[in-house]
Amino acid sequence: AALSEEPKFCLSEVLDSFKTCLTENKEIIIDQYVAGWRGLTRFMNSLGTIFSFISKDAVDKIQIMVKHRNDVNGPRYVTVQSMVKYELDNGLVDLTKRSSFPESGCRTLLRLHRALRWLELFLERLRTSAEDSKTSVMCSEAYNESLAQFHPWLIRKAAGMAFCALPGRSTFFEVMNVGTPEQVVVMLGDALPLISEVYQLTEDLYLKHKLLDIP
Ligand code: 1PW
Repeated sequence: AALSEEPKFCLSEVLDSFKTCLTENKEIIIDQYVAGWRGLTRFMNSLGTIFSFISKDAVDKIQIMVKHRNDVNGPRYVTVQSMVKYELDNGLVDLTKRSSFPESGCRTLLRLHRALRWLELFLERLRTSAEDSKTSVMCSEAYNESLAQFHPWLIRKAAGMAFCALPGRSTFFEVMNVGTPEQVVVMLGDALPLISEVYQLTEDLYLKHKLLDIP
């Protein structure tokens, strides 16, 4: 029964979370960022069981971030900026090898951040794709250009197999539930600059604090 009560999935709402996660002074609100990811994993799950494997790790990462937010120190985790400051000031991040803090917010968000680059590249390909383009090819090209470099062989293999199971471009656009293909393209054109900005702000912040290689 609960299943039918789930609101119908709509990708533009998901991308709105990423749009609204930016504050006026360019801070990134973790609740919104995580909400964006939650929606994306729901979308991936709706693509079939093979994709549940891919979304599983993102779901785990989301849960870790939610746990931080619900913790007594939750207020320190309102924005990515405040989280980085809090965790670094208090020595809560394993910077060179995994030991005491395998679930630090900085480490966990870095994994989602790397995956966000994949999403950005993939959506940009979708946006500019021709009617006869293959989603599986666009998806694996985006993956190889971004997230793949952080994954061992076995995961790259499994991801590649999942991509092959992606539906064709027109079905994929339908599952997004945004409207006509033309409307999807407009929606993507709207959302992508903001996703890209969120990505770049995080990247710059992590670079500044030398956090891009957290093991
Ligand atoms: C069709 C929509 C496309 C958006 C996809 C973004 C999903 C990214 C999830 C990829 C996960 C692959 C399997 C998990 C790998 C983990 O080892 C890895 N996690 C991520 C998010 O890259 C690294 O996390 P870990 O093992 O260092 O805790």
